[in-house]
Amino acid sequence: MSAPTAPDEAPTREVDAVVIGAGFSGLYMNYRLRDTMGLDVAVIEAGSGVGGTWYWNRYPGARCDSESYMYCFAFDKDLMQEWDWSSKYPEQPEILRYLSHVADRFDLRRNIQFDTRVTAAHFDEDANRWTVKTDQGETIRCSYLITGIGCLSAGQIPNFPGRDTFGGEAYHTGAWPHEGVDFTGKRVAVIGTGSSGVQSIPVIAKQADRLFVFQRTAQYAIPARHGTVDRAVLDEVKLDYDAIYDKARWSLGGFPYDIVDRSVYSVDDEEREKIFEQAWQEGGFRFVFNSFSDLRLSVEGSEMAAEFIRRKIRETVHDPAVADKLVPTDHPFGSKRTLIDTDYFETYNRPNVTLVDLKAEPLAEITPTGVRTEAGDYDVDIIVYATGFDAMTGPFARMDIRGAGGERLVDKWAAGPLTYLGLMVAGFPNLFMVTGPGSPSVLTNMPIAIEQHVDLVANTIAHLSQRGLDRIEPDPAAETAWVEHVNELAKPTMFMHANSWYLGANIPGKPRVFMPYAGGMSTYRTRCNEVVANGYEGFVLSKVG
Ligand code: NA7
Repeated sequence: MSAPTAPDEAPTREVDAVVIGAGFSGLYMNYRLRDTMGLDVAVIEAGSGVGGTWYWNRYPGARCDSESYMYCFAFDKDLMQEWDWSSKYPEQPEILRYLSHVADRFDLRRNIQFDTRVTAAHFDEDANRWTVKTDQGETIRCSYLITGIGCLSAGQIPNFPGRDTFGGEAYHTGAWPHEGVDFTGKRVAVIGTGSSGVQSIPVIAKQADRLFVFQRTAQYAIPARHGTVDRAVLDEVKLDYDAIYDKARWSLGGFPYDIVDRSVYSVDDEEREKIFEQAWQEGGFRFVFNSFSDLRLSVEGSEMAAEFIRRKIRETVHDPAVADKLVPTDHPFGSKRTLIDTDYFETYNRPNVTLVDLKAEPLAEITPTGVRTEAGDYDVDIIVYATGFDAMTGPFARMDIRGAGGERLVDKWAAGPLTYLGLMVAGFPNLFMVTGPGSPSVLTNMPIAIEQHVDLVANTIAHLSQRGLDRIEPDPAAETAWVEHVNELAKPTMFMHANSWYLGANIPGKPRVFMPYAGGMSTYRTRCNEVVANGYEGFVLSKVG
């Protein structure tokens, strides 16, 4: 429906809800609000298709670190039964095909507006509505505004001197060209060795003529033990999907693994080595969950795992001088995002791959012909920036979001994100953030966290409507207590001992605040359920209109 406008104004659409983003969050939010509640929903998506993270991150080797059978929606049993995964750790094209299938199956595209970015969202107190502006010049007004904008969607390329003078091709892993990049016969620089670097480096190395990897921080990486999905295993999983998902929902990290309750101190050195070895052979996050329970919380436990991985790196990399550079010594295991790799360390045995240690020779500038460090020039044809994201708060900062009284979200969050449950912000009524800062989000298997949040948002809106209410926002005291709680939970963890994007440390000038909720999915879910059972404790619900 369009409201009357002055002749020189673009027409204003009036809807019940605007959902920003059409990745996992936006797709399911659309389904819940539109199809199960009958609301008029406008979904605004910057990309030309659905998929979010998996639409943008098309770099070579891009794949999920969660096993495929648990990296999907669980809201529809038929959907779970009919989709067959082919890869153990699903690759980007397969995840994108899956999300595209979901969009088709539930006819979700018909109210998604693609190639459109939300530029601003202002809360109109008198009308109790959000006014949303897009880069297509539209204005959409809504009662509820829901962000499904991803935690890692604002890519960042460091402001290296001379960056714009480079005469070759340059790409960020999170905004990869859809037609792909041909590295054949090319000299390539990859800057960054986080998940994106660790996944793409082995694949690029196989194609490129020369590959120079610019590493600032050496990384702990665990082999994925990737493979194709065994049909018999998939059939077994499908028979047991309800139990598997229930276990994942009520777990620490959103994975249906049995978590061992065993301290590193409960066994002798020989037995400990055997257990680490077995978990290493299983690969992936099982190395963390299936070995010892105190790797995350004990410096000594983390150091034992670190030493094990350092030995593996030295065994794998033939040149001891290169191995020395690859062995992480400046941060504990588990303090940064645990990396899962396929042939990452092996790649440094290739004659066409050179590791450049930026700690020993800092990056000085980008030149028209390549990368200059303090030790010399590396001339290349292509630069791949695997330099990460302005995580969690970055996607919000790209929009001009203003709450009651015109307060800007970026100002409110100047010293770090303030939220209640990582879901809502005091002073920003009827704005819901799916997997916002202060929720488990990136510390979990994301679809599990997303479904929990989307259900919570949908049920909350239904609750308001059933009671004739139309406004909800957190009580500022509840928000303050939640932020303190999130900080307290992070304090004893290894996460506080490294410069990571969890802490905003990868962005110059960003406040050093641990952003996700470290208490685990199960504890968080219990807390949310209690909040609801206690009549939306910590929220203020009212009727304005
Ligand atoms: P990450 O994990 O933030 O990794 C970025 C990498 O880029 C990391 O190695 C950084 O080194 C490096 N980096 C960043 N800035 C610079 C500068 N200025 N100079 C040199 N090197 C730099 O991003 P990813 O895309 O790999 O992964 C993001 C998440 O996506 C991942 O955790 C998964 O959840 C999926 P640093 O370690 O900061 O020294």
